[in-house]
Amino acid sequence: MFTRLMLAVLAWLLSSLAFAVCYVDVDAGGANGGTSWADAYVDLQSAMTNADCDEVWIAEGVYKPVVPADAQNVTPAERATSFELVRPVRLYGGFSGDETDVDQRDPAAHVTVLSGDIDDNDTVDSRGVTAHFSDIVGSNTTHVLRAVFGGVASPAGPDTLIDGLTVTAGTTVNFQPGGGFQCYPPSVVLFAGPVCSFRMSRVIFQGNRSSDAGGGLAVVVLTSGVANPDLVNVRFIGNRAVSSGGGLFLRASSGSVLTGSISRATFRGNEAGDEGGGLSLRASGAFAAPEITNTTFFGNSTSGFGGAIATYVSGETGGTIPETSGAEPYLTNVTVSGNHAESGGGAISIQNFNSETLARGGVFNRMIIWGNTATSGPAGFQFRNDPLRMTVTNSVVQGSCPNNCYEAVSGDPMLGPPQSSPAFGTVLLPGANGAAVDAASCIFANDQRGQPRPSGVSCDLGAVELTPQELQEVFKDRFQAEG
Ligand SMILES: [Ca+2]
Ligand SMILES: [Ca+2]
Repeated sequence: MFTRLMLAVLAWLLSSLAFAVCYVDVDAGGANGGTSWADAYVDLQSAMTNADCDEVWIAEGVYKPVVPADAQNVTPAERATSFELVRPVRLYGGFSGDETDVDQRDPAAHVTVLSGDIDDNDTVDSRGVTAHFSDIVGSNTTHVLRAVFGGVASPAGPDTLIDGLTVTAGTTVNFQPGGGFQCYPPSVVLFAGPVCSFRMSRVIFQGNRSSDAGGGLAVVVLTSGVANPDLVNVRFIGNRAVSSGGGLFLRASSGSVLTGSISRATFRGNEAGDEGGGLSLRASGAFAAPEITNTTFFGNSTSGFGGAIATYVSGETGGTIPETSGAEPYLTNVTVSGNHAESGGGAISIQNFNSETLARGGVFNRMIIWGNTATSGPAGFQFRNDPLRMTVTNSVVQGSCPNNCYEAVSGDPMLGPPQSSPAFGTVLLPGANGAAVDAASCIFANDQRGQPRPSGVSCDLGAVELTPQELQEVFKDRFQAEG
């Protein structure tokens, strides 16, 4: 009797866990109802709008938010059309179109592209991706993907997952942030709770542009908003912002709190006009403290400050900054190399606008900051209007290490050339004889490539851990050269 009751409870639990999967395949020729691969929706928005679709499986191919009536004469309304997140949903790309389990898909082999090239004239690669912002031509959509607020629950809260998609060719106009994806709740939010706390993994933002900030992705919270996004293995490649954050823009203001986690990410070849070629983090009378781990910044640039990263903290209207406020990133095991800034901070620029002594400026731990350049000002760390409460520990920093450096590692990390993989993005291996190898105790169990840490006697600085095989090959090469 007891066993039968238990089974009944278990069955009920399982049924309550069941969720509706809807299918989207641009090549489908069936009933267009989303109920199976054969009868899949051909249009992604239909599934995103349908409240019965908890999970949306999207087959490989290129999806655009609108087909203009006349591609030669795109209207403002058509340009303003995005894929709209109107409710919590889980979006999965990377299917060939016959899978029965999400774990069977392969986003690198079956690329699912969300593209803003609605007038169909960008220079694209064989997958339909606008590989670089300079390949954008004509009148593309302003945001490829956009969270639309106004309901009872956030469309971009923790129940929203975006996984295995490539987002490309968005081009904002009218000073809107977020060319690829914009999460920007209105200042008067109609509901409580975390408004931009979505989860995202294996998403590539490539070849997007913003006339404001955040060429790839913008998360902006105002007026007591809460943002806690979780980004795993997300890549920002070849995006541009006219102002700040070529790849990613994170901003909190007016008593809001932005935390969140970015791990195993790549920022490569992004550009910003004002500051933060890869990433811009801003806090105005608020607290912005994302955690960034096992991540590589390579080849990003800016005409202003902070080739890879720029942070900026200010009081609300030039007033004081509370002790709990700041633009305070927590970076651990991050490699910053090959970035350039015209006005200083080839790697990282930190600005304390009001020179408030209590403002927090960040924690940088087990970093490699090497081989960055600046036309004027420092090539590595730049401080504008210091002092800030910040620390740099267990890191190898080319040029002068700023104040509050502890256990600095000296010497050249001897970074190798960039290596890219569909699995993990771009990395730069530390040289086996360089300063970064085995230079610190371990914090994480894995590196950006997913390789276990440590190999050898201890953990390597930066985003990647040399494997035992890589250490051995270097040793073998050296032995042969010497022999
Ligand atoms: Ca176009
Ligand atoms: Ca090691």
